[in-house]
Amino acid sequence: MKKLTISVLAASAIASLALVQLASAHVDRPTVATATTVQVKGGEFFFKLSTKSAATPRKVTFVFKNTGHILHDFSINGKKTPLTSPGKTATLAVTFKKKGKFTYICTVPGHAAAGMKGVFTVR
Ligand SMILES: [Cu+2]
Repeated sequence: MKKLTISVLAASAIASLALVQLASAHVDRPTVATATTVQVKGGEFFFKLSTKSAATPRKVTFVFKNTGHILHDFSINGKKTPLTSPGKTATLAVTFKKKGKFTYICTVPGHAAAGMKGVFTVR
């Protein structure tokens, strides 16, 4: 009887270990280990980034502040912030899984051509 109790205990211990493992498998881990925040200031007609490169793989959060006097946005790697009012801030999280040079622009017509563009390097 004692032996049976022990093996039941052991079985339930193993079961709870398995549950713990299942539970942790469902935790939403970030897809990359490191994250970087880049401060972006944009106005007529420029962008200024606190850093223009990051190491891969990495999630980069661009914190775009419109320091100009008209609406702007910040677009990179197929993603963009909403149109952002003067004085306002918008954040854009982008996960870079490959090395390369990524052009960023303001998508308001004419703004990139006027200077609101640049290259962010993932090395
Ligand atoms: Cu713009």
